[in-house]
Amino acid sequence: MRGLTWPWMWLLSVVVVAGHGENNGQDEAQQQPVFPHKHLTAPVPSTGLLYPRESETREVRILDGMWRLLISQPSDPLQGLREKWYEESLHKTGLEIIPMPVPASYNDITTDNLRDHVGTVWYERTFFVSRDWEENRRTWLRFGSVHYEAVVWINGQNAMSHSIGHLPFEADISNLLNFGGENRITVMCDNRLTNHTVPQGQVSTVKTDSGETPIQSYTFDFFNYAGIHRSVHLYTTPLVHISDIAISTQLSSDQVGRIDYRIWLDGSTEDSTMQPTHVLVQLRDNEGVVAAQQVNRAVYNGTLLVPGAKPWWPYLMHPEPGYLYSLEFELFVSSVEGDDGDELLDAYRLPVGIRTLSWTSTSLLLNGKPLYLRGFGRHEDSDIRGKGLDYALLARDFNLIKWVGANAYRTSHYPYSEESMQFADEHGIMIVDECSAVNIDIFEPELLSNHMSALEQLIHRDRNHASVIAWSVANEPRSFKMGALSYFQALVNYTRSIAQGRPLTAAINASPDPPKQCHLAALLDIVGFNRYNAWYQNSGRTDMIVNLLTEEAQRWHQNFGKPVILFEYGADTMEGLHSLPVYIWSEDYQVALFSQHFKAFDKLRKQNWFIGEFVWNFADFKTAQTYTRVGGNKKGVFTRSRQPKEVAHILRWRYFALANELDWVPLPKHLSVYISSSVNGNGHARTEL
Ligand code: BDP
Repeated sequence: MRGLTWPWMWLLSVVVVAGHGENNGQDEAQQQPVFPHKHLTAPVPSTGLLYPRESETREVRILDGMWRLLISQPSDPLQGLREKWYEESLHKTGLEIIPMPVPASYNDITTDNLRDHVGTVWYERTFFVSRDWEENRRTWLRFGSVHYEAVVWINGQNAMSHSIGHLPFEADISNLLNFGGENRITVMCDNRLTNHTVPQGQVSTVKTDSGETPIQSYTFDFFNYAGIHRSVHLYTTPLVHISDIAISTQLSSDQVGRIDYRIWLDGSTEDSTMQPTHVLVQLRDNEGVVAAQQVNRAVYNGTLLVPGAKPWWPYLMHPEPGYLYSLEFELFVSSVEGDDGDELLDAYRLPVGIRTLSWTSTSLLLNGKPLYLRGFGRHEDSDIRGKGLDYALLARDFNLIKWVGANAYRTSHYPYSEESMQFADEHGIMIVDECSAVNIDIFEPELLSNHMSALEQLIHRDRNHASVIAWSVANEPRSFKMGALSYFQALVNYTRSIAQGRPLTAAINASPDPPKQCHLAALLDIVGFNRYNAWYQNSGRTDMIVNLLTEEAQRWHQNFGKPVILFEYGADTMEGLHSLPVYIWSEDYQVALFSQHFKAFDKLRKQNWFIGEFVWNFADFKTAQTYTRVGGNKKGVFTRSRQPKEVAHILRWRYFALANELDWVPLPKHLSVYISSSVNGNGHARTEL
């Protein structure tokens, strides 16, 4: 439990009650039953979790690298807990230990069937902490993501546990460390998915030729990679420190930026002479010049006004997209006895983009301008490292996103790395931020409680990112089922109360009409749907796309009166496979299918409530083994090694044509290759109508 000295206790209560930034509504939500089952209340809000950043008062070390891994028997996943493997080094178990890189999924690293392992694995590594870290500071251990469930020990003592993958968690481990000596981290990671996990899955037992073994099944269409997927940070803070920050921004029509901020402090000090005096809040532009500042002596929330603010704009909507300020918080204390003036206790800098986000029943607007989103559904997925964070891949993916002229993507079907969210802020790529509820089916209270927690943690983690323009509460839930109505009423009601100024959406594949009408759409701010015309429906019929798609989009809008977006369309495509006339799985078919979708989108765009087109998928990705998948899902516009399929060039042409039409962006020079002077020059090439 985090301790607080009395002045901070008082100040924090003032902050909570008197905050005039966006009210995230957690207090109210906690008091209300949100599900017909009376015992179910909103999740306890997560605390802390600021991304670890160095400053003059904080040190950060990254514990990535080669760790050691022990694989538990699938038939006895809890053996290690019973036998207390965490008490000593794992090699004392006498079991095989293999090297395992962090961050990475463990599945594709070895040559045996660790890929399909079900149950627990144990990670371990050692590290030194210098004696300097013992005095006047706290040391935190933070995991960016361990999928799905993790229990962590330091030097044999339990430090923390967490479930739901793709989300960060941390603990103050100061009391568990040997300062000036060696320390051991042990992590038990469990990849099993059940009816109560987010996402859901089932573990059952099958009889193999060599006996019984558990197998994991799930209906979602991506491989359930597991392990320590993101960086492990060790970082220090002062004893009393800034533990959390929430901001919201607005831009007025006369370019005055407004930043409402709120900060939380945590910690205690035995030194009664240390009195907090004030927080200096300074906003610096990207050249370091102070654009606004405030000295906050009383309560730890406030408002900065920034005349002539440089707004945050998406890529290709402005010559300087992704403009970020640095919002600096400096916490000062003074010595009651001394008169040396105030002393800096803690400093934290948060990158901030200033923009207004709003929406109506027909549009989503950024800085007052209606958005047309053109982008992708994606996956965090690549060869060998699975879902492990990889900076080379991140940079390559963003280069491709920009090359193709996209301005947005959906984090299908789980929260992506914090590093990628920061990159999106910097590059002006808009994010529809999705939680890990994919294909949920059995709507009952324990799942609802975990689902709410998944959203709470996601929103807490990502609320300060300028790039986040919507929260997606689920992908393809079985939302036509009876139980879905009360489930989603509760879920959406809660999520709206913590939504931090963003609209709610979902990627729906139920129908807009009875008898299998979606129970979720009416509750959302933006209706998103997934539809595979000429692929799962009417395979091979590219002549059955335009009418079906436009009519369906129309029904979504007519029935629910919300802006509508197509979140998924596409076709599996084997790179290098060609066929004329076009035939499914060929590159030519993918091109033909996209082209017909473009026609439908252009018809829909004339009606002002259609706000975006997202391809499924950015790149090919791994799935569970099935006879419908050749090496995985091949609906990528890019291959898994991030090279373009033929359709990427066509999509690029479309996305830049849209940027040109909507925002006067000049077409890139080499959008098309030279053919002849009559085609490329001023000739009079005749084209078929
Ligand atoms: C959609 C799902 C997505 C799948 C896709 C497909 O939302 O996760 O990968 O279908 O089948 O229904 O390619």
